[in-house]
Amino acid sequence: MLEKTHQQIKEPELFSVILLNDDYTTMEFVVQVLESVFNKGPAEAFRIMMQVHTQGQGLCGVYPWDIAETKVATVHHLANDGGFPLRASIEKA
Ligand code: TYC
Repeated sequence: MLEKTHQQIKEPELFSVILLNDDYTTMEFVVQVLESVFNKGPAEAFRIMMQVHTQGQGLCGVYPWDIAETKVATVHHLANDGGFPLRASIEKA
């Protein structure tokens, strides 16, 4: 049996989850979402929320496809339940 000289290591493709601004979702709700879905501390959650608010969008995190998709779906479910139009999207990282 021939020995493999190089291990085949395949890095997973990564995807950015982007939060989008709107005029109706409260700042407090966005901070809560960033803390609960994206595991941010209060200061980082506030910073990202303000970046989205002032620049239109902001990076929440970088994940393999399945995790990115689940996080976006969770944001949309929480937003629907709260009666807010908050949206998130996925971009190739
Ligand atoms: N622009 C919203 C407001 O003024 C706050 C907000 C921030 C909404 C970030 C969405 O992803 C967002 N209430």
